[in-house]
Amino acid sequence: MQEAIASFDFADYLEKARARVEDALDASLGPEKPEKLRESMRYSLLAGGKRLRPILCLAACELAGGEVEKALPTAVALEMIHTMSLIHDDLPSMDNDDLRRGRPTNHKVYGDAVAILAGDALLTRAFEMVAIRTKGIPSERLLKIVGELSLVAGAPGLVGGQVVDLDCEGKEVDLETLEYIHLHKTGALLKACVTCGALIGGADENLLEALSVYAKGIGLAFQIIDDILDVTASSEVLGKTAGKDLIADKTTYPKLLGLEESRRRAELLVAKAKNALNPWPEQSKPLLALADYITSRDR
Ligand code: GRG
Repeated sequence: MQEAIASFDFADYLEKARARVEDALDASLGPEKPEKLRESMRYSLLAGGKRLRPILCLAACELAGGEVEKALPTAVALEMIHTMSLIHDDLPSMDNDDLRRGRPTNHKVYGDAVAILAGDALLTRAFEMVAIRTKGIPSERLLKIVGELSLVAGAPGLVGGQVVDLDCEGKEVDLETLEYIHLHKTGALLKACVTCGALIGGADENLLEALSVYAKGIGLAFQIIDDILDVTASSEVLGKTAGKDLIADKTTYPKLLGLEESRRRAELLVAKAKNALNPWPEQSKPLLALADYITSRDR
């Protein structure tokens, strides 16, 4: 199995998947009016970023035996939800940041009101992508995906995680609460990416269960690495303000466990995540490589 995985050209896979996602993102917006709203939505959605979430969705669809083309609108929807959460997270009343994806944050350019509304428009467009713009997928599957997205974007997911995170600023937080925050703020959306992609591809319960274990592992590992990079990387490389957690007096994995133990924990989680996909050694190569990318990334 190791040999087969080694022969997979991940760099080439990532480049092609990113190009496909970028094209689909570009095509997903416009020509909405008013112009200012359209610009603000495009400004953040097309600002680059790793595109990890849509690529996870496409890879899970492929693993389930589906056609990647049919998963593209859902992949775009997931990136829209992610981008909306970044725009809102950067607002003065939340993380109050002025740098994102290497450029000034949305509200710095368009003002708070338009930034909030651009986020709202991206969130609602995400549902449009699935319910109206997806072709050739049975409506029961699309309904399940709409359900997944509403859970992940709302109180049981991103919003709930964000509220607890904001509440915990400046307070002593234990590992259990930290895990709760990250499973909701970050892990839930990563899980939705693989679940929704797999649903498009027609996955059975077995595969959905395995993907849920995979997603839980990579979700937490992703956030641990995010915490580590906040301490070790520069703003220039990250494209967002480095050292922000310390400034905001946030509890992080490095703060609770130290850098070395945090990295060890992330690696363990990724190993567990990959293990869950053992029954599909060939078809899961992209997801296995994406799991490794999470711990090896530098931004
Ligand atoms: C308004 C419905 C609604 C929800 C918003 C603001 C909020 C609730 C939640 C915050 C969620 C958040 C910003 C979590 C952080 C997740 C994270 C680690 C983001 C960075 O992801 P990367 O590194 O970024 O994949 P790129 O730029 O590469 O896409």
